[in-house]
Formats: sequence, structure tokens, C-alpha cells
Amino acid sequence: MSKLEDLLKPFQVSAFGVTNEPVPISFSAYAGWVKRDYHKPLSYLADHRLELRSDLRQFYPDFKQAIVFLFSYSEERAGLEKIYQDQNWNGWKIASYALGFEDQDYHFVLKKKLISILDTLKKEYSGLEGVLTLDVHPVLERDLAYRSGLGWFGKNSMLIHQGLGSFVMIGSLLLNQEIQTPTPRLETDHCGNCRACLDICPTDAINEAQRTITAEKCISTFTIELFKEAPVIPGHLERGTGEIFGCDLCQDVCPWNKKPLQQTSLQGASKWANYFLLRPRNEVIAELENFSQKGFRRFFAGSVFERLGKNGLLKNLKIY
Ligand code: B12
Ligand code: SF4
Ligand code: SF4
Repeated sequence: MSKLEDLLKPFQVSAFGVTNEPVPISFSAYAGWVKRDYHKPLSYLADHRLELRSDLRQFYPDFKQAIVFLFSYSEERAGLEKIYQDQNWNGWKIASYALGFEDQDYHFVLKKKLISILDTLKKEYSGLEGVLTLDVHPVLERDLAYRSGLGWFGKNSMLIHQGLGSFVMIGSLLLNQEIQTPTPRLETDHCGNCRACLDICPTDAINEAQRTITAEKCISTFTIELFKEAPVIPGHLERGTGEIFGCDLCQDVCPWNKKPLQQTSLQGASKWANYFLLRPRNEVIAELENFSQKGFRRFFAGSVFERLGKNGLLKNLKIY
């Protein structure tokens, strides 16, 4: 076991990889995607931060090495399946990442974890400094994970790890020193002739040739990102299958997720899954409508639903 593996043991990281390469292999694929307007309405992907994504040194000038982590949430996906088979299930669905990570927003839980890992590493390597990246930073994280040998880009554009599948979140530490020999190889494509994700996507959001999606068509965009704007429900969402927060459909059907889901140990459903999915829809809606804005924030504090706000969440609940 390497020294790094040893140091990471207490943090329950599902997998990690290492790269010294600051430049994404797929930057031109990303820039082309934006040029074709596939990012719309997510304007933050096309402003001055576009260029920042072309090289990790634009974001962190002292960059020498990245340690990239995968955090699996297969357990939560497996727990949800039990709910979807329950006779009291109300037909709504929630993306499983929203229910993982101790019922809290993964940004808080994983950020804390990454900071603790960095602190541990700093104690071991003198002069070590670094920054974390987690979703909101101007870094192409799937590419970073790809460069670290952690997986390939599936046709649904998810980073897929051979053992863990795609129900994983990505986070990283960018360091000013090399502390471990980089992971030696890039993962090859294991999608083959499969088209399951393309066939299931209800809104035809997946672009097979580019292994990307059209953000505007993706259910995830409307139900997670557009909470204040977009009061009018886009017509294509009527083709959804009950998703009220995010969408797991193109991962649910992926054969690479079968084994990780079967192997996971069930811990019981999350608090939010019970709250939203195992009660009559009108009861949930009435309860939310009765919340003051402040009361809503207090009730959902620290969860992914807090960011949506009362109106954003109600907008989603009224799609179907
Ligand atoms: C914007 C965004 C979204 C947008 C757009 C998604 C998209 N596919 O672009 C929306 C809101 C729709 C979204 C949805 C989801 N997201 Co999101 N999202 C992001 C974010 C912030 C930026 C992604 C981005 O830059 N997109 C632009 C496209 C062009 O880039 P890309 O998706 O990385 O695609 C690359 C490949 O396709 C590659 N490529 C294509 N062809 C080829 C060919 C070759 C040869 C090579 C080398 C490369 C290559 O090039 C592209 C550019 O790098 C990242 C976090 C981050 N900072 O990276 C999270 C992130 C991608 N999201 C994540 C998650 C979990 C989701 C959802 C599953 C949530 C849910 N359940 O609802 C869905 C999945 C939808 C889907 N099928 O992609 C995870 C993905 C983890 C993983 N295993 O891949 C990330 C990494 C967040 C994280 N820190 O974990 N998301
Ligand atoms: S997350 Fe849902 S809507 Fe978005 S590409 Fe996948 S299946 Fe389609
Ligand atoms: S469902 Fe099939 S085509 Fe889509 S990402 Fe998974 S293996 Fe690739």
C-alpha cells in the first residue's frame, strides 16, 4: 500500500487517482459544445470562466499534481429502488445523489472531507499547499478524473468507473507538489454497442457522437438549476417520468451500474425520500405551501432542497 493510500484510509474515499497533467484532453470538445449553444441556459459555462477551464494553472497557478477522488452514492440509489417498489410510493422521483451524504447537500459534506484530507496531507509533506475543486469551481472535473485514470466518458456523458459505475461524485485537491507517482494509464471506452441511455432519455437530451447532452433538454437543468427563473414549464418535461429533483434515468439503465448496485449494503431510506415520496402528493404540496420563506429555509437547512427555495421546489412538484 502506498503512503497516500494509507493516509486516505480514514476518509472512506471510494476511489482515487493522480495526474500531473494540467490541461484537459477534451477542452476543445467543451468549447465546441458551448459554441453550438448546447450549454444554454447555463450561462456560467460560457462566460470568462470558459477560458479558466482550459488549464488548471489558470485556477491554481502553483499546480503540480491533482489527487482526484470518487465518492460513491450507489447505496442511496439502491435504497430508492426499495421506495419505488413500495405500495405507498407516490410516483415522484428524486436524483439519488440528493439523498446521499447524510441527507445533506454533498457540497457541504464532501467539502469538509476534502479539507480534512488536505490538512492530513499537509502534516505529512512539508511545504505542501493546495486548493479543492468540487462541482462549482471552473474545472472540467470529468476530464480531470479521466486524466487520473478513474474512468471513461460514457455516451450519457457520465464519468464511469469500471468497478463503481457512474453513481459517483467527483472532487479533487490541486497541490503545489508531487506527492505520488501519477496513475499510469487512461481508461478505455467500455460502452461498446450499448445504447441504453440514449433509448431511455425521455427528452432526447443525449448527443451520441459528442458524448455530451443538450443542457436545455435535460430534466436535471430545469429541476435543479433553474429555480428562480423559468416559471413556465418547458413542454418537453411532460415526457419526464416523475422527476422532481434531478434525473437518474440515463444512469439507471447503464449496465456498468448493475453490479455496484447489487453489491451495496442497504442502510434504509433517507429522511428526504420518506418525506417526499411516501406521502400523498397533495399532502406534501399543501405542507410546503404553508411554510413561510423563513420556515422553509429552516426546515430544509443544509439539504439540497434549501437552494431551490420554496417557490423553486413547488414549481418542480407541479410539473406532473
Ligand atoms: C453543468 C453541469 C451539469 C449540467 C450539464 C451536464 C453536462 N453533461 O454537461 C446539468 C444541469 C444538465 C447537469 C446534470 C447532471 N449532473 Co452535473 N455538472 C455540471 C458541471 C458543473 C459542469 C459540467 C460541464 O462542464 N459540462 C460541459 C460538458 C461539455 O462537459 P462534460 O459533461 O464534462 O463532458 C465531457 C465529455 O463529454 C468529453 N468528451 C466528449 N467526447 C469525447 C471524446 C473524447 C475522445 C474525449 C477524450 C472526451 C470527450 O468532453 C466533455 C468536456 O470535458 C459538473 C462539475 C464540473 N465542475 O465539472 C457537474 C457534474 C458533471 N455533474 C454531475 C452529476 C452527478 C450530474 C447528474 C447525474 C445529477 C442528476 N442526477 O440529476 C446529472 C447528469 C446529466 C448528464 N447525463 O450529464 C457530476 C458527474 C459525476 C460523473 N460520474 O460524471 C459532476 C462532475 C459534479 C461532481 N463534482 O461530481 N450537470
Ligand atoms: S439526466 Fe435524464 S433528461 Fe438528462 S440526459 Fe440523462 S436521462 Fe436525459
Ligand atoms: S448506458 Fe450503455 S451507452 Fe450509455 S453510458 Fe452506459 S454503457 Fe455507455
